[in-house]
Amino acid sequence: MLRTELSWSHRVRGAMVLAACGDALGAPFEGREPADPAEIDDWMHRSTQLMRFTDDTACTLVLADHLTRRRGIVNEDELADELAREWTREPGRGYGQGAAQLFADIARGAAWRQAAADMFDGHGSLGNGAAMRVAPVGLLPGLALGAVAGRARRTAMVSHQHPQALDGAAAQAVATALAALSIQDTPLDADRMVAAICQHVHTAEFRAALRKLPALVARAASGADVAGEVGNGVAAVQAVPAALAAFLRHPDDVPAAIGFAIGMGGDTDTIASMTGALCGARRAEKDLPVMWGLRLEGASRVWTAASALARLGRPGAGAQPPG
Ligand code: F2R
Ligand code: MG
Ligand code: MG
Repeated sequence: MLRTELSWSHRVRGAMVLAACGDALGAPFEGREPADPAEIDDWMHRSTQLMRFTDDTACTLVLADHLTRRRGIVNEDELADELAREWTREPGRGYGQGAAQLFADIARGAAWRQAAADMFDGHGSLGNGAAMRVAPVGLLPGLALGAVAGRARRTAMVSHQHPQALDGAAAQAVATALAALSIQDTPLDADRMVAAICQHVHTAEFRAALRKLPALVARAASGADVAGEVGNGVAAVQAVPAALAAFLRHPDDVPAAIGFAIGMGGDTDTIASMTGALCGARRAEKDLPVMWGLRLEGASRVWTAASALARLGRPGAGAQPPG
């Protein structure tokens, strides 16, 4: 039986908007040593400045629009063109170097499959760029978790063909789907959630990183502990487990989870964005702090894309809530 006591559309909008807020809140701290907690707290809770989003949100909006127009079906050729067009429109959103080069090549007519395979001396990108944009896949209605993971991998392939990056997209999409099916204020079982996600990753490295999380959550590890154990860098195998740790540490307190993510340092916009997607999927739009909604650049664009995605429908019988 599905246990979605909150309206599904509120969860979809919560996930999309809080992903954008996490990106924009984390962006000023990206690539820095962990910032002074007071500085993070001021920026999150007392500032009235505009919160500018980055490539994370730009790419998430592209994928949300793609899935909405195609009723949840992925067309890799079109998705690659749409991502490349978005990069051409606004190349200054802080894209990764490899991603920027790839999208420039695709915009000039290169075939995405070969261009993405050739990246980084033929290894493909292991960056978190496919995971950071994948939340809309986890918010599609009526998919079993295996289908969520498979669809996430298809969206990732157009830019991130390294096995760890594909795992990152699959893991983050499945985590988003599980968060959206969870019952808020009821304890989340970190062991069960991580075990469910592990069923959909293929590499030993990714599985090993995920398996560190239940113990970290059980001992209420600090951000520094989590960053020390799983990393906080741009690699998907670091950033996705770090985001999941932030969510599992504070599954029912959105500002605390996003503050935890930013406090880890490193790839803060991306880790906080993925944390925001998970928190929003569980807590829904009602937990969005009012000031974040007012400060977020392009807020109406994000709400519009999220609302359209939500109109695809409610989850069907294939989906299973986490324990
Ligand atoms: N790029 C950034 N931040 C840099 C600073 C931005 C600055 N604030 C500004 O405004 O200019 N952030 C964004 O990039 C990350 C997502 O990256 P994505 O899309 O995965 O890109 P890419 O280039 O494929 O990978 C990122 C880096 O990872 C390393 N790398 C990837 N694959 C590798 C491989 N097979 N071997 C070795 N290294 C590999 C490279 O250093 C890539 O440049 C997000 O943080 C997003 O916010
Ligand atoms: Mg970014
Ligand atoms: Mg980043």
